[in-house]
Amino acid sequence: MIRIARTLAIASIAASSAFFLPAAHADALNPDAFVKMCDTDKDGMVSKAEVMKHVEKMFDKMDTKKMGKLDKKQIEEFLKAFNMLAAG
Ligand SMILES: [Ca+2]
Repeated sequence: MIRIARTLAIASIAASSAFFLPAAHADALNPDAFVKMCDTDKDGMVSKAEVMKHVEKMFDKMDTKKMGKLDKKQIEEFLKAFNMLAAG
């Protein structure tokens, strides 16, 4: 149950791409790097499951206290990591 709630929380964060990709940084996006990072089955495309798996991995890395939640400081690091990923 906790896992489902966590996945939903991640999904809602991921769906709000404005958090990750401010318009000012739109030019810096690197779809090739993103695909390379997330495309685990190497079909050249990124499935929802592949993105979620990657986001979950990033979340777990930031969740240093292993609480299944991120505090404001951890979220800041999470968003930075996601921006770096998207920018390649
Ligand atoms: Ca794929």
